[in-house]
Amino acid sequence: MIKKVLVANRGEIAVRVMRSCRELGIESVAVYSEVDRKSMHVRYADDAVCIGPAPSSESYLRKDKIIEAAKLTGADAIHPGYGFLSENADFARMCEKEGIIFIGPSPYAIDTMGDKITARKTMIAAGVPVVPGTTEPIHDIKTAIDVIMKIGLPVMIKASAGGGGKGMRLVKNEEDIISAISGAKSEAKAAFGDDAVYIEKYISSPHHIEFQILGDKHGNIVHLFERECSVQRRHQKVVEETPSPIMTQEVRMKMGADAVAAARAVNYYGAGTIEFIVDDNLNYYFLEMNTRLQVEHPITERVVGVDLVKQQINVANGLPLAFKQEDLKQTGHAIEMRIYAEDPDNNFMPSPGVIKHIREPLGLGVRHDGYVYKGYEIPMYYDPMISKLIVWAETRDEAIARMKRALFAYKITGIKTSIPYLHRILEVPDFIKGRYNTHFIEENQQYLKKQNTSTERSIDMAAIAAFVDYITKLESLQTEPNTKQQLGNNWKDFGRKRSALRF
Ligand code: MV4
Repeated sequence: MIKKVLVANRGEIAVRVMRSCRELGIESVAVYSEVDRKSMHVRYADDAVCIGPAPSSESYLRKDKIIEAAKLTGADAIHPGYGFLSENADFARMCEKEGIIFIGPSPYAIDTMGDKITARKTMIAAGVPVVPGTTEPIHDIKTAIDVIMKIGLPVMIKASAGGGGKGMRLVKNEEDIISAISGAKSEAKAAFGDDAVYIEKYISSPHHIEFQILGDKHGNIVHLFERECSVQRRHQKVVEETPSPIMTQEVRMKMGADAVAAARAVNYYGAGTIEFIVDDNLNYYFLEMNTRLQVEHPITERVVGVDLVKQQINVANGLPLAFKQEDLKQTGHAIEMRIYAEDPDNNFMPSPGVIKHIREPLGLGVRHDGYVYKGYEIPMYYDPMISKLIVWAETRDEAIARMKRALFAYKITGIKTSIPYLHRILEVPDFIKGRYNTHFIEENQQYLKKQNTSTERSIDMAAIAAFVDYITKLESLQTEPNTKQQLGNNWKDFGRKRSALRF
């Protein structure tokens, strides 16, 4: 049985994994780069090893150093989190060769699903619906044009080694076919060292709906229902919710069965996600499988009542799943919003820096998965996501109200964050109605650009008032050192009175 887990990751997900380890009585080991010495995941862990300089290529992606750290600390398993080495079959193989348990799927499943052309073929053989298109790499333009004329324009050219939107081209006109294919091929070659591309019919206004699945090493596979992830900006998810507002019970059961069939086709064990694109008539098509724990896993945990990290560890230990499909159900509604250290009003420019003050939201139905603290400096080397706010309530409307309340209570100073932008999303009529697809962000720019509402103005005014108060205090402390106690937080009264007047 696993006694000590090395977490080959950083930030919020490293802390998230260690929390479940602690509940299971398992020790945790952090690995960290030189700029992450003071990161929360290092403080939380029972043991920690520095694995190199800041760039991930010299630290979090160094398979050899991570395995060396596991041996040094006596860790018997490695959890890769998401990103970094989480979908690297070679790393999974190296771990097993060194006698370390890789907490994740088999290298075979990672490889098969990592190559999108092989994944499509495997899904067709398993009877899972895929987007109409090719099942072999495109070798010559003539065959490509024949195929495209058969399926009809518009089409998408996708890199077989890609995924998540990398190396993708949309072709609307016949005259653009040749340049799109050669462009996609050279982009794929440069990005992945593999220029294989395939063609799919373009689905014009799709929803992105994914199914969480969980399998054990005894051939049991269940799904834990769907997550609606259509609110995306440049292939980055911004909001996720479950249940999906567009789903029917009938389609949910069919998609769930297909998700399980997809996983079964690669003898999947561990946690994984089947991504589908879904049109307005609820026709759905397999897009790709993510062979890792995902960022948005907490909404599933909350609505289904399962700790996914704990299940990953149990499966890695060889235990059978403790529940069957019929034991699982969805209760209530959960929404996750990702908080980024970015300035939404300056083209989402990353905003690294020192956290001067942080107050995290609390209260009924609120979960906050983060890692930054007062005085912590966010490094510029990694993903700017600093935390995830997850709320749960009986109904979708109540969950939205609860998310607004949680965002209201979330205060961070020292850096810019996406919090104001997230507030705006919750005011968009189509979001409130649950009527949105993957074009939501581009179609609702009028609501999402910098607002001049009384709420946003009073937040600015409160910050100015606090600053004036701070300077005033500093000055009086210099002239009259004993007046500190009398000063109080008089700026707050100022802020309250002014907002009552709705300035
Ligand atoms: C598509 C598509 C339309 N038709 N494939 C983008 C990310 C990658 N996982 C696949 N993506 C898409 N593939 C066909 N045949 C539209 C998208 C797409 C998209 C998908 C999910 C969520 C957001 C998206 C935003 C733009 C395009």
